[in-house]
Amino acid sequence: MGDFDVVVVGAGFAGLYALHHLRQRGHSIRCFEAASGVGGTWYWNRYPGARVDVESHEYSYSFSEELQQEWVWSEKYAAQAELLRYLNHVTDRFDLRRDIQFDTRITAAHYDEATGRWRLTTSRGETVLATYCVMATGFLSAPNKPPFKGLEKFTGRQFLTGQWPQEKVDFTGRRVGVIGTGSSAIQSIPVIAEEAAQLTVFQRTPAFSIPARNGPLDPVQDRKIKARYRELREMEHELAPGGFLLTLGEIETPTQKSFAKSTPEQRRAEFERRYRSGGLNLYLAYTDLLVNQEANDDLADFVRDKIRERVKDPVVAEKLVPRGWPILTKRLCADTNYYETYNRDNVTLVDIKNTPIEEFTATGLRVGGVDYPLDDVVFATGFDAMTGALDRIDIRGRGGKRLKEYWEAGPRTFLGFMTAGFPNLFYIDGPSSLGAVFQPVLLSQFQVNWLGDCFDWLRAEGRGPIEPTVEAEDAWIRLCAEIADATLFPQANSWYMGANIPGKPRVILTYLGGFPDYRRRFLEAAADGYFGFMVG
Ligand code: NA7
Repeated sequence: MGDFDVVVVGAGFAGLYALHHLRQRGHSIRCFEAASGVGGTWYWNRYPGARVDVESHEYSYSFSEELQQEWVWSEKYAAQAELLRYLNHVTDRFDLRRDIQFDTRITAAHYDEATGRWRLTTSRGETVLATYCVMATGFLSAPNKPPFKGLEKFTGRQFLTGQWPQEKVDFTGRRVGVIGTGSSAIQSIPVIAEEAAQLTVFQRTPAFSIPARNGPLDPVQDRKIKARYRELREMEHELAPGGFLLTLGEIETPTQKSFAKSTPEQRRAEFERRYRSGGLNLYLAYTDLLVNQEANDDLADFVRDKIRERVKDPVVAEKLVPRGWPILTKRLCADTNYYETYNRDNVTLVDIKNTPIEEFTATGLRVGGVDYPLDDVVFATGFDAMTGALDRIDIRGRGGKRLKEYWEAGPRTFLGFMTAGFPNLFYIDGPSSLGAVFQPVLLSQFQVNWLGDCFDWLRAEGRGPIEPTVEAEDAWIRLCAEIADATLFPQANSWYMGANIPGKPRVILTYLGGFPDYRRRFLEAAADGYFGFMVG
């Protein structure tokens, strides 16, 4: 039986750094990974066109100056294969592989009050003991495949974007259907359309998407950014609401300007400039886009017009224009030729908002009495976000308390990091943290560094275990809800709100108070004798 100070679950961006950092601090540690390789999200999401939507200079580790200086990204937004190469490089460079057990899923984690240890069970039937359990299980890692009627009859091939096969899938000459029009669909549709004989897209809710303006990374540009890398990272932490700030290739101080205090001409110019920059840059245009309905409407109208400009057939264009929910309250998408793809002869858009998919048949699917013959179906139907991966593990704390039951009305955490009654169990990029709205690589580094300090303190003081108080947890949940209620987020049926999964409680699943505030709360808690926590 394995026996460790720390078990890390998951070998994606967060888990790899947790393994590296906590091992360096002298803990015996083992990382368990369900996949056959490292990468997490970037291991599983191999669908055509998969790439990051935050510029790679920013969406990468900052814990090692040498690493960030030596790694050269080939494109502004790295594709999945390059991200996987990067993560394998990091794994080897820091000699992490020897402490990772692959092809092993943690199926259960039970806390033993008598010994104060966690007893974990693996999919191979092993039992492992650990003092600390670090869940780096990802917030978009439990794919959602809706139970469509008759799916078992369908004889064609089925693919799930979040669990894409390892080998290249060839769509040449085939009639392909894509269900969903979120970020994964928007990235894969243009690529699949180039190969398939016929592509039919089944859309329930159109998303807002902006051209990514991806391209090869200019070496001059690369050198320019790297010369100021430390400064860039500091600004990402201190000033950038989403943890990213590059604009038109420049390190630009995030704006403090509000929409309310600008003129219509200034707004138009600012939106145009950021649209030219591409991708998620529009989030940075004004500070009040997510709290001021008028500001939000204005930006939404601007993007709607851009969508209309990109689609030739006005009827199709109107189907693609999002309505009825505020822009940015579902994650903005960054695309390469997404809307232009609907100008192709081999691509058809089917609106399933009011006429949902009736059922699958042996040879395709039926909508509103019309049969769509298909050879392949791609489910780009998203994830049971934030809580899904943890829910799929049988986690039991003090007195056999089950995490899934305790979270029935929504996740209960303090700082999105720990739960009362589950001592020494930590979530990295977890529910009610900023994982979904702040750059998760940076967030995970911050949380893991904090954890390293916390473990050192516990060791030095001969104390432990640590867990939050119920009062601190209650206050955190209230705060998350209060902040969300002051924004436009609750208006959208998004995965931020748990609204994409039928039956899931509709509560905000992320902290919207911003990273500087989040970090301050963490640091103050530690400085104040772990205020909000109970330490044995
Ligand atoms: P998303 O953004 O959750 O998109 C899922 C899509 O699938 C979305 O268009 C959904 O429509 C659609 N969907 C889900 N269930 C159904 C059913 N039952 N019928 C029809 N259509 C359905 O997931 P992604 O993987 O694209 O992106 C996730 C994140 O990864 C993204 O935000 C980025 O941060 C990266 P709906 O909107 O629910 O009507």
